[in-house]
Amino acid sequence: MNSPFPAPSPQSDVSVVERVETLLLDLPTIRPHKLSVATMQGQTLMLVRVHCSDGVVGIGEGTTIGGLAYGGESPEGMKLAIDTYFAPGMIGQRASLVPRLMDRIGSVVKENRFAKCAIETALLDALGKRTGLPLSELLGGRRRERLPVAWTLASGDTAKDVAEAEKMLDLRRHKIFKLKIGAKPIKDDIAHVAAIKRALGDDVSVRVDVNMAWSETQAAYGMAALAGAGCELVEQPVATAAALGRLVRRFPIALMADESLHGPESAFEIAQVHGADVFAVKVEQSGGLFAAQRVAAIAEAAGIELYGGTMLEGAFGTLASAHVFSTFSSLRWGTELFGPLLLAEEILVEPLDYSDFQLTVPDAPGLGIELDEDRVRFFRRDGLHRTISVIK
Ligand code: MUC
Ligand code: MG
Repeated sequence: MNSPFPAPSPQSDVSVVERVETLLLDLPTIRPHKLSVATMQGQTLMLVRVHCSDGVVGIGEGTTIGGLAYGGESPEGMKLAIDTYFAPGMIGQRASLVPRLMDRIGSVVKENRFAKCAIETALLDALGKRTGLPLSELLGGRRRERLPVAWTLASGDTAKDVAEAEKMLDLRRHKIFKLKIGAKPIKDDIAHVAAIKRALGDDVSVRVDVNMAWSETQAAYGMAALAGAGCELVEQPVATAAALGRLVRRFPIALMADESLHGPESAFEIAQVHGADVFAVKVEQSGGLFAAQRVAAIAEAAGIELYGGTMLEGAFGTLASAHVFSTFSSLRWGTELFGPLLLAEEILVEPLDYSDFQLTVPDAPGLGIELDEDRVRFFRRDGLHRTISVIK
């Protein structure tokens, strides 16, 4: 196949991309995670390693929720897109010129925001390792060392959710709880939220994510009832940005955009009509780390508050997000960077530091973490874990 990329410019420079390697890791979750769009029994991480000519290897992650149930990309699709379309144009290019390399990819890959985010993460991780700087410094510098982290209650059962929240409070891991609703009749959902809020009390923040499951009339009823139950925020109750815009500021509860945000352009469109009170900024949905910073800048300029969202990524995607969120000038609603805690298996040499209701942003070079290669060999799709489950 003829390469669609422009011919590479002559290089005398130090480090170039030598090889791009992708792999899929299948990890179990600690319990089924029930959203209106899918019930997750496990999570698949697409990891990409960018091998550079100076010996540095940067790692990035692309992860989705429930395969293709949440959006247009899947881990398997990202792997295929990177292997087939991204990698050929990256080989031989200067590894440290990250925006330039991303522009080069963008000239031949139109969409694929999640896969682009994984590649940009890997390039920035490599650049950080090469220069000795943590990723947050490559993004302009962190404003905070630790980030508040919400936990999502999504077992599908009220009593189990209350017990889980109480355990998190006792462990001092989380005191902000997001409840996944929208799969059940609306009155059952409201009763579920009200019961949890009553059980947990005033010191705890309770929020909900409907993942677009309600019609506009259901949302109007639901938002009034949720506000009455003491719920502070409702995330993406309806599918369209237009409907979000018609619901905002009508009820005494904050309205957050999530699925309607697809990067800076959509952020600008929503901000122009003040179509949300809060943006759930996600690095993958934004199309990368720099793009997520632009989404935040647009929100700030429009007086829209910020929340650090997740696609339930593992450690690499979570820390890419954490480094970005650490640079925001304000983070009024905290973050939900709990993805690695939903996984039953560790893939790092040293686990992330979750303590005192917060996640620490590492200050070692790059993302600041190290992959455990034995765990990778075991959990990769073609690895030992699969062999064992086939034998069983
Ligand atoms: C979403 O829609 O926000 C975040 C937490 C969780 O449980 O699911 C994600 C996705
Ligand atoms: Mg959401």
